[in-house]
Amino acid sequence: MLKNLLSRFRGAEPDEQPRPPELPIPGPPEAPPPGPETPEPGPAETPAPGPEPAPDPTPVEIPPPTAMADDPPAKGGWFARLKAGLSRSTAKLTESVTTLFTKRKLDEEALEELEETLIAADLGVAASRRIVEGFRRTRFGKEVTDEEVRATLAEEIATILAPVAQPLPIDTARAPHVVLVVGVNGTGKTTTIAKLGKQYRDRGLSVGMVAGDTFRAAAVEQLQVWAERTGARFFPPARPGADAAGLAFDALASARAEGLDVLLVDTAGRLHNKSALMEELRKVVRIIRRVDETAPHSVLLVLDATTGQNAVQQVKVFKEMVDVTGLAVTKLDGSAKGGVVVALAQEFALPVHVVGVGEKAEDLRPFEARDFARGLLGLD
Ligand SMILES: Nc1nc2c(ncn2[C@@H]2O[C@H](COP(=O)(O)OP(=O)(O)OP(=O)(O)O)[C@@H](O)[C@H]2O)c(=O)[nH]1
Ligand SMILES: [Mg+2]
Repeated sequence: MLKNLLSRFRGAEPDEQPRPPELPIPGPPEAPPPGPETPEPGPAETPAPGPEPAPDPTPVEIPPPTAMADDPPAKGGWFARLKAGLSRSTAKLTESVTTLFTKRKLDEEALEELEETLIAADLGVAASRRIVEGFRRTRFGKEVTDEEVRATLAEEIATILAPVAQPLPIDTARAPHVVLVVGVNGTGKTTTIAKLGKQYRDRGLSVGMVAGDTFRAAAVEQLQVWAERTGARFFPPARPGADAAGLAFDALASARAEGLDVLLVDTAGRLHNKSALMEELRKVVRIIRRVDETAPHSVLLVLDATTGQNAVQQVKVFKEMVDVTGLAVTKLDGSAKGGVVVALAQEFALPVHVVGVGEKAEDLRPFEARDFARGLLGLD
C-alpha cells in the first residue's frame, strides 16, 4: 500500500490524472503581487540557483467552471445529497448486513461475520473491532433483524465520528487566517479551495487564493478561474516553476497589507519524490512564518475517499511532513469506500472538517457525525 502511495509521488512529469475536457484559456494571469519573489536573501532559504524548469508546454486544461456559483442548487437538502453521494458505500454495507442478519441470533459466528463485513467496507480493523465489541456487550445472544443491526451500527459509528466532526475554525482576527492545503495529486485540493473560497465569500469574508502548485501551468490557471468566479484575490507565481515558498511569502505579506480575512494556499501534490515534496512543504511553512509566526493557522490534508485504505497511508505520510491540523475527505459520491472516514477517525482522531459529495460548491459541507453514520447505513 505504501509502495502504491509513494509511486504517486514519483515523477515530476505533467499530470497523468484523467482530466475534464479542455476549455479556452482565460485572459492572461493577473500581475504578480509587488515585492521580491524570494524573501530575504538569507542563504538557508534562497531557492537553489539551479536551472529553472522549463515552462509546462502541455495545453492548459481547466475543469469546467460550471459547477459553481450560478447553478441552481441540486434537488433535495444536504442530507438527501449526502445519502445519494454515499449510496455506493451504503449498498456495499447494507447488502452484506441484510444477507447476514435476516432474523438471526447474534452469536459469536455472526459477530465475526459482522466484523469481516465492516472491514470489507473500509472501516478499518480497529474501528470494526470496536463496533463489534459494542454489539457483543449490548446484544449478544439476542435475536436481531437487519434493521436493528443497521440502526445500532449507525449509532456505534456516530459515536466514533462525533469527536472528529469539527468545523474548520477560521479566525478572521489573524487577518488573514492562513489555510495551507496539502495532499497527493488529484485528491481535490484545488476544487476544495474553490468551494471553501466560495463559501467564505458568501459569508462576506475577503479571501485570497495562492497558486502554490507553481510547476503546472494548468494548476495555476485552474485556480485563477475559481478565484475570478468567487471574487477572491488571486496570487499567481511570477513564472511557471517559481519558488512556492517565495510566492507564499509575498502573498501573505500582500494579504496582510490588504487586510484579507482568509488566505487559502494551494500546493503541489507531487514532486519528483517524497523528500522533495516534504522539503517544499516545510519550506513554505518556514518562510510564511517570517511574515506571521503563528501561520499557517490550519493545515488541511485533502483525501480522496475513492482511494480507500490508501487514504490512511496518506495521513501517515503527510503527518511526517507537516503538522496536519485537519482533514477534508472528497469524492464520497464516487466511492464505495465512504467507510474509510470511520477508519481515519479511529486511527488518527484528527478533525474531519469537511466532506465532498459532488462537484458543486454546496457539495462540500461540514462533517456531521450522525448524518454521515446514518447516510452510510442508508437510514433516514
Ligand atoms: N465527484 C467528485 N469530484 C470531485 C470532488 N472533489 C473534487 N473532485 C474532482 O476531482 C478532480 C481533481 O480535483 P482537483 O481539485 O484538481 O485536485 P488536486 O488535488 O488539486 O489535483 P492536483 O492539482 O493535480 O494535485 C476534479 O475533476 C474535481 O472536480 C468531489 O467531492 N466529488
Ligand atoms: Mg490542484
